[in-house]
Amino acid sequence: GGPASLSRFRGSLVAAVLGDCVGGEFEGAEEVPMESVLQHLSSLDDESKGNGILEYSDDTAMARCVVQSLLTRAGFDERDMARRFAKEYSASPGRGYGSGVIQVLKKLSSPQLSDVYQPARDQFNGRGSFGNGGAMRAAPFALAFPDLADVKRFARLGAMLTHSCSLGYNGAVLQALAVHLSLQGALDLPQQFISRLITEMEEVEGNEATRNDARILKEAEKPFCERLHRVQDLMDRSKVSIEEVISELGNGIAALHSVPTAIFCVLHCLQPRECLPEKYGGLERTITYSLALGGDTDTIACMAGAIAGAHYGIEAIPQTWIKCCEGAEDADMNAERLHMLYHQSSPGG
Ligand code: F2R
Ligand code: MG
Ligand code: MG
Repeated sequence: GGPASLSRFRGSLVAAVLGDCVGGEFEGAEEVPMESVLQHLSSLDDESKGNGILEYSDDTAMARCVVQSLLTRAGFDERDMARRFAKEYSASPGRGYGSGVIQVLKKLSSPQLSDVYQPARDQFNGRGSFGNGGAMRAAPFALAFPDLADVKRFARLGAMLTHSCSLGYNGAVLQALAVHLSLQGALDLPQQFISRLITEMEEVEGNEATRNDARILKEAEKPFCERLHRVQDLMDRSKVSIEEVISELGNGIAALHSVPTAIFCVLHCLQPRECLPEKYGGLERTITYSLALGGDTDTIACMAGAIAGAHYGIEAIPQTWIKCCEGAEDADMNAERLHMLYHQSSPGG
């Protein structure tokens, strides 16, 4: 489909759920042989399986809250979103949440709470979380708001409900930007795509809060920009090993060690790769490659899935995968509603 077509919305939201569901199998594993990934994925083609056997985790649980809040309020409402996060956690606490964010979710359920951003600010002795929990649920912001400034602003505010460290919320902004650009067809020109992300993040990271957090955590002055330059360098190499990707970009639970990695997975898999089955299309390659990196596989595959799905569209996703993943069909229906909201807000829409 063309820019911002329904197929791209459906592809993005559904592939994010798939990445989470199929990635759960390997989350936390240090080494994941490609053979094991391919075996896991081919088991999804087994006709006797299906009907949501692979459960979604916190990544999808929180993204669903973001989607429901954006749709119900027809825009961003921090109190409504916070209430949904807290309610979802209390209904299903066993979805594999980060050990720190649980404290925030419990505090958000208090009816006495006046400032919904305060529990996140109190995390980690006032430094805030730099985990990827804000980024893993950022894609819906790109699917709700056509305007780039809105995408950046609301992805940041939505993440700050749980992640007040700039290395957490700026990861969410980067993820939302990547989905926004992919939705416009920007991945047709990969070099321009990455350059555009760097330009945008130069502006996003050009402030005192980012400089302070980066100094305390001993990172580069603009941590995400620096990582995106590394992505650019890896793109220029004729061969890149999985070990090099992990050592240059990371595969961990911090937003800095996973959002640029997810972006690289998408870019690297735009073309066929020797290590991946020839019969696979780009979307399948992206999810497979994300899992083979090991580490935070559900989240990296979820974020890469959201970006890749916005590029390839729903037609690129195998039906057998959709049938196996809890929440994938719901995501498909919600994508249609987000598509309507997005186009209602478009100039002249
Ligand atoms: N939590 C997991 N996986 C671990 C095991 C789950 C397992 N399946 C099970 O059920 O036992 N996955 C999910 O968590 C990640 C998102 O985490 P989020 O929402 O960012 O949480 P949190 O707690 O804020 O941060 C995660 C960890 O990062 C470290 N950290 C963050 N900020 C820090 C700071 N300022 N100083 C020091 N450490 C900091 C802490 O270790 C946090 O616990 C996703 O992978 C999702 O899938
Ligand atoms: Mg998870
Ligand atoms: Mg994870």
